Amino acid sequence: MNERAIMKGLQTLTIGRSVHVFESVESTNDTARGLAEQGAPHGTVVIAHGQRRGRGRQGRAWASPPGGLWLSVVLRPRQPMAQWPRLAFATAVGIASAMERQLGIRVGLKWPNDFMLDGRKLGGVLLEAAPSYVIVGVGLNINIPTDAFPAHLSAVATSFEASQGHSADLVALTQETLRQLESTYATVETDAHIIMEQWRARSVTIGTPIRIVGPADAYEGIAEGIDDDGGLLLRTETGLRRLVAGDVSVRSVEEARP
Ligand code: BT5
Repeated sequence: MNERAIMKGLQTLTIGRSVHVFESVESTNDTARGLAEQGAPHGTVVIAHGQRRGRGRQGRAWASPPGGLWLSVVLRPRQPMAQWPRLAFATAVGIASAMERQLGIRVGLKWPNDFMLDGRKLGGVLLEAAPSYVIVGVGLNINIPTDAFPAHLSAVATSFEASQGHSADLVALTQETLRQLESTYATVETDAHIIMEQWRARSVTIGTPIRIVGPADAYEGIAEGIDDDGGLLLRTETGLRRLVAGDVSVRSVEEARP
């Protein structure tokens, strides 16, 4: 995987017109942020074969062995900042479509930011905002044998290779990903409802009993829906609650019980 291979025949207008591929970085989100601070344009892409300090939300560690797709995109959104969280949902829909087209698998989306396959986590999205840009990070476990994951993830994580028994063409997947992201970012700007409908159609969260753990409180209930602003509507014993992605973690009720 190198810049030339990714840009060959890519035919996008903005996303991936500038691509930087590294053997190993601390975190592609940090490298992308460094480039954004130096004025890198909207659509600049950073990819690494491995990350030494990949991260999830709230600084959680993200295991990034070779064979995964570890990618970040610099976005300079035209929408007001209040609408930037929608970009995480547009990213999830774009990535899910790319995997459907290129890998022939239908991934489930778990609110707020997970890609699921066979009931396990295949990947995630990490959106980090600065005043004048957004860095969207995507991690996908593609050509990773199960024994390459740290032991504590063996029961919760999966990869394309582990699930399907063969490896995938990472360059072709990356190209399709960049094309789909260009399309979903354009759509979310003009009609966020369409993107949220596409997100809901792939949801594995809606209709299931879940426990949401936030910094101060925890709520249990049935996920009734996701609204067009990305909020989760949770039916609890005391009524309907709306939760935003922020710093919550979501578990199935069975998982949460001792
Ligand atoms: C996420 O966070 O799911 C967002 C992950 C984003 C990673 C990408 S890779 C490119 C870019 N550069 C970065 O540094 N990050 C982004 P969160 O919802 O907080 O989930 C983190 C949790 O997932 C961890 O606490 C583990 O339980 C689990 N986990 C860690 N590594 C995993 C992996 N490779 N596959 C599946 N689960 C993993």
